Amino acid sequence: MDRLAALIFDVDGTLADTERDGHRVAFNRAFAEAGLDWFWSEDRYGRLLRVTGGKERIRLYLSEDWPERLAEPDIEDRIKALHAAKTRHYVAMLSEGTIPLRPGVRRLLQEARRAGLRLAIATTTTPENVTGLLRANLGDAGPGWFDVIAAGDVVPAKKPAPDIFDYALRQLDLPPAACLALEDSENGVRSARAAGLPVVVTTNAYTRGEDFTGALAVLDGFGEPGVPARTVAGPVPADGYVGLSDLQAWHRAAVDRP
Ligand code: XBP
Ligand code: MG
Repeated sequence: MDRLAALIFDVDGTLADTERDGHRVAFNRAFAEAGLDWFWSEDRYGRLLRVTGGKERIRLYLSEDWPERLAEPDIEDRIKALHAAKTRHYVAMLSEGTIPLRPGVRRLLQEARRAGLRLAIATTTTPENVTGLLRANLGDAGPGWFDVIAAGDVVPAKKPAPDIFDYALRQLDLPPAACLALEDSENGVRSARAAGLPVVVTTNAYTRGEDFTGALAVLDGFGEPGVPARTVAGPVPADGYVGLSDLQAWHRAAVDRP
């Protein structure tokens, strides 16, 4: 039996609700700055979230609304430039402290550190977005809490492909059964499961209702003392909110299963 040795966290939607009021706003600022009359509403952005990765999302939008632009010879350079501007806006928003961690995240990270578990990140987003979020919320030492920050274009195929979790596991030098992934989306669950990882889901407004087949547990958040987490599927946390002891018990049950 593999003991739980590491937690591997997704970022967007799991560590923080970054999409609607963070990434979406930063994309719209980059579009306006470039003189484009593109605007992603909350609903439209929710539909565009079916692909992971910001450059991939711009390409999806073009394929839907401006397919002829995808044939322009400089389109890849323009997408890259737009995306770099979007990252600049997003990082500026983070440094203004506008995006907090979701309830229970800091507590779980601290519990895991105290218990000697290793922490890692496996995300589709750009590396500086991750370090910016961690610094803004945990202080300058925040990124150092994680042994591995696997992010963005370090692998060619983004979630739902398993590549980013495979990469994080290689860096951790641990087998998947010794780790637990924490995710918020169907693409994330598919990616973690394809890498052989057990996975717990914490949903949010954009991902609620997605198909989380294969997850050990699906909750509407981690919760906090006095702020219960609601179980959507799977086990209920012992004290009403998700603690490290719940994650350890759920992981044990999953890896012990024949
Ligand atoms: C996150 C994403 C990212 C962010 C934007 O998915 O899909 O694309 O929305 O990040 P996950 P970039 O939570 O599954 O990792 O613009 O930096 O790509
Ligand atoms: Mg996510």
